[in-house]
Amino acid sequence: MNDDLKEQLKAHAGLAALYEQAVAEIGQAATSAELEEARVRHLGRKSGLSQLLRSIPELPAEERPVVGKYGNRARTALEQALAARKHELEAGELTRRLAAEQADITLPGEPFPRGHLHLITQTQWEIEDFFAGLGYRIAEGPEVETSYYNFTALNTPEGHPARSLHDTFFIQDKPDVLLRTHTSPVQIRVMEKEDPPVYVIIPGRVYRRDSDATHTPMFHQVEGLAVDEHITMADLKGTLEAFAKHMFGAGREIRLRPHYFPFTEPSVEVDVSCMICGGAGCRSCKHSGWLEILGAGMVDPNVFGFVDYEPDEVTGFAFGMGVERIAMLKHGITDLRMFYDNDMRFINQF
Ligand code: 2U9
Repeated sequence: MNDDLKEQLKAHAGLAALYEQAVAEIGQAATSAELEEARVRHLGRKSGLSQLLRSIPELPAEERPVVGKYGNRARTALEQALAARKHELEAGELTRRLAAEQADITLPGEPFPRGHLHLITQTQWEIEDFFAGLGYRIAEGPEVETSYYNFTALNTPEGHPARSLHDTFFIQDKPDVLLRTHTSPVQIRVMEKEDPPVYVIIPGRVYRRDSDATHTPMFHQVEGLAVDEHITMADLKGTLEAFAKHMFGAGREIRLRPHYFPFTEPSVEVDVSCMICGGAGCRSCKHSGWLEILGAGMVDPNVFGFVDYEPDEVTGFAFGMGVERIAMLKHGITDLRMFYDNDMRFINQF
């Protein structure tokens, strides 16, 4: 502490005593609260020091200059002592608090819930992976399309029933703009830009004005297109058979049934032998032994006309499937709406 001041204060016994007492109590204060009490006691308005300083005019003449001079120095020294002690106490309190709050890094952590891909995405990726392995590349395109790409270039002229208001979401007041009803417009865009050979897979959302247990207004498709010299129906059949075995098991067979699509000729629907009963017949396959998995066909030469491909030089096959349908068959899911309810008890099973 300020030894010079201590010496000087001997000039006034009362002042010296007040100072010594204050210094002692400031030093002994063990908490910020005790220190505040010491401040009020020794430097507050009612403290001995304040009273002594206020009483200077009434003191004997010889005491006045001594008390005036040293009293104020004592006050300043006490204020400094208080600030220093305050700093010390706060540092100590912080150290103790940090020690008390220290994390035990050896304790086991809280388990962090880990998410995963939705079954639709898993299924879409699995389909993509199979075809990527055969050398197909993935292409994507806009969900808002023109009627040219969605219908006309796919050999579906105006007036065709597939264009009906009943099936298609048109953008308000724009008869030529719509939500794509299939991903096929992307194949047209790919062929406009690139010369054959073309081997592409197109995954994506599509939209139809349907809503019940087996139809939702939005669903996912994966379509494929192979255009090259000498592509035949046998290539289509071999490719889809390998796909069916990959998705549903090595023991599966496929069968092709004649069908009609505007953009393929001939067109087929493809069934896989039932994975529940192995083809013997059960409730799932309505006792037929077969389940429909996709549609396909040889690209109609008219479609090549729209993209300036030469139908005498190249042929092609195309196929399309609903991802929800593939996932339902593979996992025995009976209600399509399960995919969109976001019930974690369903989602977390996959
Ligand atoms: C071009 C030429 C031909 C795409 C094809 C299908 C057959 C088909 C449906 C299956 C169930 C859609 O999800 S679904 O409702 N699709 O059956 N799609 S052939 O044919 C094309 C595509 C593009 C240029």
